[in-house]
Amino acid sequence: MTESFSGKIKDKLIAAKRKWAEDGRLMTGAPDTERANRLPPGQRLVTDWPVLDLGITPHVLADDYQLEINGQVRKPMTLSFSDLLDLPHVTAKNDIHCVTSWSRYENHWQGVLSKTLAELVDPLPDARHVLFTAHDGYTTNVRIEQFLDDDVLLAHHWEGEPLSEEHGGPLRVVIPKLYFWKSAKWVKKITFARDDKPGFWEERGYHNNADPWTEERYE
Ligand SMILES: Nc1nc2c(c(=O)[nH]1)N[C@H]1C(S)=C(S)[C@@H](COP(=O)(O)O)O[C@H]1N2
Ligand SMILES: [Mo]
Repeated sequence: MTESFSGKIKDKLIAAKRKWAEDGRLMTGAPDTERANRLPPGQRLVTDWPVLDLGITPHVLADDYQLEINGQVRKPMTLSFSDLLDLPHVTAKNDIHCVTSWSRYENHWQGVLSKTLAELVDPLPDARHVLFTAHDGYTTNVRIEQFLDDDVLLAHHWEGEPLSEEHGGPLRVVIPKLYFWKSAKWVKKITFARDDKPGFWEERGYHNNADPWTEERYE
């Protein structure tokens, strides 16, 4: 347990966990999985799960893993992997849409909702953007409302197994409504910011907003 993970916060979390258990709160599918036609324009369906990254797979052991949350928040903190596992988690189902035109249906994740993390760190009113930094040096950016959407999670399990290293384990971001490059693997730092800052692909011509349904691929 890290120092910043104070007893007070822990009490708050236990209360949240209890409430979550009482609600029987298991997430159902992300809204896109309920569409009659789930395949966004210009996409083709795959059944395997391609690996896409910068060609570097950082080896981050769960025991050494730390997630830093900083920037425009009242309570910046660093969570260990076991802190993260102690947080209330959800089971979520969603579809993956990669800008390179493959889509993969029915991914079942377990993880912590972005909203749960936001409750802990308490973003300031001037936090408008969220910037992700990963262990391979990759960065990406979203607007705060995209990050705090109901179906966004920090995933540590996929199909009941710990998330594999090649797909971003021990922990990755999952933002179901956006092209998958916005979902940082091996996430190391989440920064709440006043100003936007284009990430790795955004600087190289990828669209800042990344909505697959309106094909916001490049701009
Ligand atoms: N840390 C990190 N996260 C990343 C990337 C990366 O290179 N590094 N690539 C992005 C891109 S372009 C895609 S399509 C997805 C691929 O995730 P997957 O390999 O699990 O399919 O991860 C995204 N997140
Ligand atoms: Mo991608």
